Amino acid sequence: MADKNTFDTDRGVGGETHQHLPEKGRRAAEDHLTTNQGARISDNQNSLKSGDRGPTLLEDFVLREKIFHFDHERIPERIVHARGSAAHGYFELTESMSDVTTADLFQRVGEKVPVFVRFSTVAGGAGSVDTPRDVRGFAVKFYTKVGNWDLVGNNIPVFFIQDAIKFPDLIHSVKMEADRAFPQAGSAHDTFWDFASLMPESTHMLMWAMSDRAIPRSYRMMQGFGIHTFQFVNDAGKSTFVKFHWKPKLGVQSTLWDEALKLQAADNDYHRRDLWEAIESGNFPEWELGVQLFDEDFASKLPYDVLDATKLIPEETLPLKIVGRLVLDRNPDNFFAETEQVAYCPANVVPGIDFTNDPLLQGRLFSYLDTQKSRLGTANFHQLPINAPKCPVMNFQRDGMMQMTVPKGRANYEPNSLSTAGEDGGPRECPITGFKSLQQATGGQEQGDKLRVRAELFADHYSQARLFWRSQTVSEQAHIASSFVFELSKVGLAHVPPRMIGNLLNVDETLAQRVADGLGIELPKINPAAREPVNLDPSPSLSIQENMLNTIEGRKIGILIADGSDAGALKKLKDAINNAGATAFVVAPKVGKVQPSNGKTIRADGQLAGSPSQIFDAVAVLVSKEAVVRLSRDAAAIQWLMDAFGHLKAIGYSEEARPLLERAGVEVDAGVVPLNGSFLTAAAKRFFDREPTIRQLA
Ligand code: HDE
Repeated sequence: MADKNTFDTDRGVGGETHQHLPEKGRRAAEDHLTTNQGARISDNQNSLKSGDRGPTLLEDFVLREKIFHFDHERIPERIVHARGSAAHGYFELTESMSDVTTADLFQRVGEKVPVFVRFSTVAGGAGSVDTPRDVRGFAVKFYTKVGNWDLVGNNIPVFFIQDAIKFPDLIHSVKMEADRAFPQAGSAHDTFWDFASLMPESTHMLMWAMSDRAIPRSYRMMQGFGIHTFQFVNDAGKSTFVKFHWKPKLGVQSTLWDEALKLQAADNDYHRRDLWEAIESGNFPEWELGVQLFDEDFASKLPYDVLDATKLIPEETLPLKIVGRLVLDRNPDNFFAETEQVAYCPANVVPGIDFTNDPLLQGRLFSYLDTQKSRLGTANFHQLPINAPKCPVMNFQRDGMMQMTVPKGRANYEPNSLSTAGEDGGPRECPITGFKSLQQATGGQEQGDKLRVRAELFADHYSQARLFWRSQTVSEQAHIASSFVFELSKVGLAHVPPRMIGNLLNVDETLAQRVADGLGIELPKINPAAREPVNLDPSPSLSIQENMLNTIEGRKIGILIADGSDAGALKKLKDAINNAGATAFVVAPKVGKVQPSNGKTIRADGQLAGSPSQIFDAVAVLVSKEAVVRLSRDAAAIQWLMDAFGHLKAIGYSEEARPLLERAGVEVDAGVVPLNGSFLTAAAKRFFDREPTIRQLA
């Protein structure tokens, strides 16, 4: 039965220890607070002292153990992708791929495989903000019946470098500078652009990084890419090249740069919160898995090398085949145990999936396992619940720090003949179902001499950068040119921007000219290209704006109200928003108390100054004449509208609100509509046509 020092949580800080609690005041065994050794704790409020004002005693093992554990709660953060958010879910196969791969998860239509997906920024530390200009990680762990497969990708289909040997240089250059430890989470600084301008192979990726792809609206509204070419292997041992794509059900949506900057002040956790809230509210984020399948023959005819991670194959050249869907339906129970301790590794594949000789991929196959040991401290990190496969794991590996299983028997080596002696000899290899690496050379590579070289087509650094540029809308091109200007304007080394622009001249002369003009410097001479770029056909699928979905599903709409707002109109608007699958968020000057026209007091979702319009996809102003007078003298209200307008959002307004709009400089255009009109149709869009009237872009 419970011991005499039963703990009573209702006692509060500084209470006395109850020596003789009545039976009913005692707790069930599992409710007891204990030390890590299982000893019940009588007092979690006071350390053990010699007298009530005396020194704390060293023998207080409860205090020491608690502080000791706390002191070691942090583990080294990831060297890249340190800031991330994750969720559980499933992958469901919608089209069998048994003709091209034996991978178990791609066999049976309708079958679901559990997954854990982690999204991340790359450059910033674990505590940095969610919305810098940066690439986003998109890492998926599939817990298949035959082992874990990790598809560790990004939201951009190409990468900065071609060879793994350059990765430490790239990352050192982009992270905070070595001596001053700033800037945090941003590429707009000397060392990054010094390096990038010396690496022509990074130009294609830079075009993406300077585009709106690098400032996503939400993790739910990003594409994902495996980037490298992988191989599928079928029953007959035949290989098919494959590139993996994730397509968000809600479409791709980005923010504007000014909006992203302001979001850093409005909500550091903008993406983390968005993912969490969507899942909590049952709006489960969803993606389709698309594959591009091709063979050696197809690859050999392309004007670029499929082993080069700075190149993509446009969907117009090779359409995607949609084969499954990914749904995230459960938030983690514990951030540290799951999101922080999850260990992805591109080398985690299952039979039916194989690598190629992409030299970037090959380096990654080493790096991830290696980094996990340093981050998680032991070679047994695969035993952590979030990393453990959901199928049997049997081998003769033993011991190591933090061994969490208790292997039985004498057999810890193989071959052994212990079974013959009546003992359990343990598992054996299986040449039929076990993983076999493809034997034949792939991607045209042949066994050769040991060389530190790159294949010939890798030297084409600009054709696809030009392809990307030419596939963008006028507005997207202006964003790219302006991003180059913004980033390079932060570079203090005077020789770096001209060198970068000298590279851009190989992409497009007008782009280079616009960047030079934006910086107010002379157009430099072109840097000779290692290989003359060629004109590839534009690929409209690479544009965000060309492919935007006309929907408010999954979006958040802010409604500004104040005392006297029309209660009926508010209800109607909220219902319409919710019915369309979006979220209505009511903002008011005082969060706890608003009195709409019906006199009933309601609570708003957010206070005006703490809920700037950056956090919404579209806004509505539903305020009375009297409230407009007060709000016209409130900078938060004026800024709210000014920013919504500046960020090209739809603004719905009640007739009474017009003077407030005028005060904020909001001019009526296709996106500024009366609330009783077509506000929800407008709310599905961003009004890029408005931009040239309000912002000087490069
Ligand atoms: Fe990574 N990368 N990477 N990377 N990467 C890591 O592994 C590395 C690359 C990517 O949510 C690290 O566990 C090298 C490309 C994601 O936990 C590390 C190279 C792509 C994540 C590492 C690359 C990625 C990482 C740091 C060049 C897109 C976060 C912590 C050869 C296809 C996974 C860790 C998560 C994380 C190394 C290039 C995606 C150090 C050496 C290309 C999404 O091992």
